[in-house]
Amino acid sequence: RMNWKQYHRLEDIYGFMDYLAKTYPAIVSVNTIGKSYEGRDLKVLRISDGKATNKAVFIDGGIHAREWISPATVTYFINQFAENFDVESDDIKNIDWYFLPVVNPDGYEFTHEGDRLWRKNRRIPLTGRACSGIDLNRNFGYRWGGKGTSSNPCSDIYRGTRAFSEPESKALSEFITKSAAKFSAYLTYHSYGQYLLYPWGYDNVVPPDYKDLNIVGQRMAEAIAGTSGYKYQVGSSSKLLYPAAGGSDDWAKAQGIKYAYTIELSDTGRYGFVLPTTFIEPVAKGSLAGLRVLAAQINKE
Ligand code: 0X9
Ligand code: ZN
Repeated sequence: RMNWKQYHRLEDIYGFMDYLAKTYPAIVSVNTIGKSYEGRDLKVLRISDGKATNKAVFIDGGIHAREWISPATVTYFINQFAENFDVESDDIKNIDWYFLPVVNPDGYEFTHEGDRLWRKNRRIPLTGRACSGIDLNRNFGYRWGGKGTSSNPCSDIYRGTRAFSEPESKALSEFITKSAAKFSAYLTYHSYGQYLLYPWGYDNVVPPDYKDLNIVGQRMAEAIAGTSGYKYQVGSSSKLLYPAAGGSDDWAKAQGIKYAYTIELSDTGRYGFVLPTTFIEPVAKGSLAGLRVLAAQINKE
């Protein structure tokens, strides 16, 4: 059923997650952490052997609807860890993994049925006339409303009427803050551009420990290039991309999660969001090599 030779509909992704929980109940569990605006489940899959000494890592994908390589990559990680847990490295086994592969299920389904290049969620305005959708990556509650955001509902970077106005961003943030786990890392997969971005995104400033994030990011980039040949640039997102406030990475960092990264997957623009399916396996394999570097680092701390 599941494979990484095509992009899958939400139903297939959720079916795959439920299948893994059923097949590997000792290590895999699936929880619905909330509902999207249109009422779809927001499903988190946890992989853990339950050791009390484990660290914790949160990984999400699909914040932006059209970035299909992101859920494909996150499900590839899930498959690798769940299917091969017993032979995985201690670096992997000593972490409680939490995956939310599709943060924006309404938008994701809309890109399959309506507009392939839709980015935002699918909230419909009360006033009927205005445009639909809030950019979930401008809706998080750290420095909400700042640079690189819009108050225009028709903009692709519309921030919404207040921080966490959207059920998707709210559910994600509440899951993290209410979790008993203390997360060492927050990774959010996007496309495209081949960038490993650390905070801050809201403005051209960096956190006190940015050197740690930079060095680990550089090592991740080396692993990705060594495995897949894809070259990633590493830096703060405001500097390398543009300032944009209300992002999930900044919010996670502000919660005290040390290794907060936005990873902009392939390519660098030839195909952009409409990345051919032949890229899925090499992109995901490279990303997994990068993730192993991060896992090793977290286990050292
Ligand atoms: O603009 C975004 O939300 C991200 N790029 S994308 O092309 N996938 O839309 C970058 C977000 C970087 N992080 C912050 N600005 N906080
Ligand atoms: Zn994105």
